[in-house]
Amino acid sequence: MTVRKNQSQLTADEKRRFVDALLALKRDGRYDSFVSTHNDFIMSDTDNGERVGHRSPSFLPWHRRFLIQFEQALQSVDASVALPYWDWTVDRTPAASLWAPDFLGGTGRSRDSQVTDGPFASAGNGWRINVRVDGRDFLRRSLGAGVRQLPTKAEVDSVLAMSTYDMPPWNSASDGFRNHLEGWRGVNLHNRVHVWVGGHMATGASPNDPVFWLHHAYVDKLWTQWQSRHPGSPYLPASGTRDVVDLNDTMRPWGDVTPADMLDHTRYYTYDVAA
Ligand SMILES: [Cu+2]
Repeated sequence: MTVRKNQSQLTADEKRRFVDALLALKRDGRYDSFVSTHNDFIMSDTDNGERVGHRSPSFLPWHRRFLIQFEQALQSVDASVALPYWDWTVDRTPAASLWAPDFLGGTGRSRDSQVTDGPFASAGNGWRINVRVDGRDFLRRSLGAGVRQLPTKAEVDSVLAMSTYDMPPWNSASDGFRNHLEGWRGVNLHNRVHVWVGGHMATGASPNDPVFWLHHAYVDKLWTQWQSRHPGSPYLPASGTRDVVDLNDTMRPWGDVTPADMLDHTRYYTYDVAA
């Protein structure tokens, strides 16, 4: 049974196993294929064209499927590993243990944002950036530089209170829970965290930074909390749209999974704290 824990509660052994599994996927090339997939969808998802991974209702089920597939890859290396989540309303400074050298390493140096400590520093080239946004092959971060503050608990609660999942025009202009969580409108939760971390996290190649998985695990957990707060609120749209993934439409790139298939996460994993 896969139980996703708050990263601040991981033991030293759990951190080491998670990091070792990431490094193993990096070595065998599987890690970079996830980075490529994400980048391809960022490039092709548009407000007025076909949109699957972002700017659309399927943002949440698409990333849920993406994380499940990645978690299963980690578990093929070490069956004890689960994705941790990062509650950025609590661990909200660069001093948090998340950024220590025994876990993800810290912010980048001022000259070029290069991460220089921890397992994902360029030293030794164990974490060479292959899916690049420019010529640089080292991981970059600038914690707190692009935007000063991470979202607060009160801001999260204001978004969890929204009772409609999504609404026309089903893109980055929509009102409703999904778009406020994704961050194109209102207090801006998910997008703001990408910008706060900065460096690769602020680009389409964001999964180059392993914190991507911890951030999206928390976004996924917020979806589960919203579902339990609003049991009568369905995934929308139900049917009949163009360029948008309806409840029973299959999602690229998989072709065998629909938003309806992703509504109950407990078939795949649970969270250590339900709400
Ligand atoms: Cu994201």
